[in-house]
Amino acid sequence: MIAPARSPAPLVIHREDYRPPRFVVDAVDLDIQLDPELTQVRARLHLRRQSEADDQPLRLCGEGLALLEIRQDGQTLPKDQYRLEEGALLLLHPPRDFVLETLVQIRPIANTALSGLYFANGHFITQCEAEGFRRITYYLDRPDVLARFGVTLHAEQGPHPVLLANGNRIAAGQEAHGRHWVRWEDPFPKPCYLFALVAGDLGCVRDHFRTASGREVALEIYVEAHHLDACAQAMDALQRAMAWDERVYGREYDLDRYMIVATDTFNMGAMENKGLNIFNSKYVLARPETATDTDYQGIESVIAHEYFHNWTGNRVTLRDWFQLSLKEGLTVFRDQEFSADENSRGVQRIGDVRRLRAAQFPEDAGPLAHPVRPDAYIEINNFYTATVYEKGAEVVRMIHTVLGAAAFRQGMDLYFARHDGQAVTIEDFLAAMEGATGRDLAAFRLWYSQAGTPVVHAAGRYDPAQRRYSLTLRQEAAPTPGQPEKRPLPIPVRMALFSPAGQAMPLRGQEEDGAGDRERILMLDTAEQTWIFTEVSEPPIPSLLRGFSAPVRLEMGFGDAQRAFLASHDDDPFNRWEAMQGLALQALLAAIDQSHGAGVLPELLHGALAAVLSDAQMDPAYRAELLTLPSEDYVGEQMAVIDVEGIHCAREALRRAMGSAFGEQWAADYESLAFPYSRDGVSSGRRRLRNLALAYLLASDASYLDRTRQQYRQADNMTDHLAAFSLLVHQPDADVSDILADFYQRWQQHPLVIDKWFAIQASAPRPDTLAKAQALLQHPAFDWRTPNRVRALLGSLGANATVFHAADGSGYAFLAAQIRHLDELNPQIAARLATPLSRWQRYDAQRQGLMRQALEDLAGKANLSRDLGEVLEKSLK
Ligand code: 0A1
Ligand code: ZN
Repeated sequence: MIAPARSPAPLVIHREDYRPPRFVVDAVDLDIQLDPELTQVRARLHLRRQSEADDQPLRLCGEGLALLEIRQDGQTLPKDQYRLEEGALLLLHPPRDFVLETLVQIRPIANTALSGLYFANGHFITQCEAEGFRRITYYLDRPDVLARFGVTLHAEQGPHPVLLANGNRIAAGQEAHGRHWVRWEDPFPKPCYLFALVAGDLGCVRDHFRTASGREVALEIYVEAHHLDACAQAMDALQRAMAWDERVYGREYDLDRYMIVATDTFNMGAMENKGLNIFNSKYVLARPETATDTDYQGIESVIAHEYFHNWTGNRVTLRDWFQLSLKEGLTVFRDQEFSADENSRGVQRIGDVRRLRAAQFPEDAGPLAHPVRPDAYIEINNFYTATVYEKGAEVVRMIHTVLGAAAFRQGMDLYFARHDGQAVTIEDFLAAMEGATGRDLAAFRLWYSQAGTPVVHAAGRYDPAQRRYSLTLRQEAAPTPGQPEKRPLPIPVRMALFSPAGQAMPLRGQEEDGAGDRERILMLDTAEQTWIFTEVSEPPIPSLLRGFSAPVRLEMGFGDAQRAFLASHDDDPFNRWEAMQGLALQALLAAIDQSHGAGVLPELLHGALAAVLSDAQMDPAYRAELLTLPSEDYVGEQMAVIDVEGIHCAREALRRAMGSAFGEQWAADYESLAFPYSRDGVSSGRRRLRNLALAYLLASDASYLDRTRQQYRQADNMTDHLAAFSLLVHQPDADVSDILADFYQRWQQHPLVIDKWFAIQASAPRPDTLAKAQALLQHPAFDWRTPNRVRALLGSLGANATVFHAADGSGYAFLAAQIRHLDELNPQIAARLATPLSRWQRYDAQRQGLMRQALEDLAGKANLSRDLGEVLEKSLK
């Protein structure tokens, strides 16, 4: 008997092992005969040796390809001149300069991993980042090999009238058997991860943009014909993003055509392929009846994000995948700033920080923690993380903060001037920032290499005799995997001091850079530092880390009195919100600690809430932020051992208490904020506040069920309809089967809405949710091959604390069983779904055991993917 095949020990890729490519590709010519069952890809690569001649073979990546032909400079290559290996084609004696021609066959319809070329819902789609191109043809699949691409697509015309690829459309024609072809050429050399093609029956929404230098750019959004009326927000956001990048960074678009394609079948949010972005339809399609205000916002930011990649990612690209944050952190920073400029800066910042704390802080504190620039990986797809994206953006933001906007812009100008057309590193970015400004960012490099979230402890002392205030800041950080010792990081702390009467005081006695004499940026770059402020006439209340000026946890040693003071007086919108959150958090933690619900509102929290509720002048969206309690997850993050049940009970009790304490105000808000639907920011803020009011009313008074049902029935937009739907479905003990059936009936033709139907059921904090989820797996609308649907059901369940962490381990076992199945189809998504299990150390001993058991069971699976294998291995270490 033959021993069962063991998968070889997974290959760890190290950043230090980087070597420049021995060969480059000057030009690629692809000729692709598209067919769902058997697609043939003919590739002609002009290869040129870069290094000294050696007798090493040339290794071209290739996965799942059937090689039909291979020629070198026109001659069939003899068998002894090449070798096929797992994942590669080796040319044993490559000449210095030659044309390699291969013909391979692939099966797009069988591609359920959605990496490379796949066929879904009647369309051919590609996804090449990070390493999908090797599933299309043999190639030097690495981002530092930049080549000029030309591609001819052939397909059956009936089902696939639209054939798209990067760059310019050069020619087209008919051919035999009802087929046709289109030729595309991209004048900009690019790495293969930016290659894309799309073929299908798609309609197109067209518009245009005139660049600052007067060029006309055709803007085209391709969607299925029945969605042509749902592209307005995407088109508008694209035009605004193009204008913004010209205004803020002096960057123009460079091709004559910018295409966006929406697909229902996509692993991520969207992809910045040169001139041909491919989007998850969630980030393109919106109509008031089917999309919420949050959906509209998401579209604006993702459209902008992909557009901004044209300069930060495409024109200047990555030397290797360890540099991922060079494009992602920088581009997230750019899209956040765009959204802040287009909407409310304060509300945007609160949302950005909320996301960072929800996703990145836990990641940075767990077994999957890694630096913004990782040192090693097994599967690069596992590194499209909150750390690389969101923390990476925070690091860029700190650099922006310390340099100032004008100097930052000079640094960016130099970065583009130096590196246009190159594949570079984070080091090159920092060097450009330094070169343009003369500033030394040496210390900042540590933010890229050191993982973990620093904790900053602040202590202030006022000396009335000397009229001095001294502020001591101390930083520390817990070990992370592979990094037992932490060094002090440079932490910019934006701060102000408030007088007891609530005025920002002039700051004297410090040489620090400042944004004005009432606000300073203190640079904490040692383990501990003290700053002395002079001529301080009264004991001040400090406002620290304004605007969340660094991605750290701040421990102020404050009491609720100071929090309440800042909640009413701080003029920094972020810190005012933070003070309110702090008050609510303390109330919750105290209630959990005494294991009773937060049935009473602490007086100071009551006062702060009352003040916000009665401030009719305040922007409704900001007001809604101030009145929203910290999430259960955020509360859990503050505890040594996460008490799932305690947190849920305390938070529900506090919601009830807030509902009844301010019943009249909520009811007044609910009535007065009812306006006919309009899409602008003020209106969406009103909807948000109004729906929050309804949630509080319902929490404290069951008679609001009828009102909620009425809103569900009568809403003229999805935001209000869905808010009511969600409140009803999340009622702990109401029978809502009629509502569930009605919603499904109404929206079954709209996959993005049906995703919400799945997600809201799977996030209900109800005892029957797990059984429900089990049943939903069998629902005809559930589809293992559609990532949005899988995330809606299984991602939501993994994020549903009370259900997922049920004390008997049923949530863990359920999720693990589904991951096991999914790993056979789509390893990227399977690996992501496993991350809630990785956080086992944060729970009590019994849950720890059950979570580890689920991880170990999964680890024993045969044919474990590299993606899931890496997550499991790190989680169990
Ligand atoms: N670069 C894209 C995100 C993306 C990453 C990986 C993908 O497949 C593994 C797909 C898309 C962005 O930042 O928008
Ligand atoms: Zn990106």
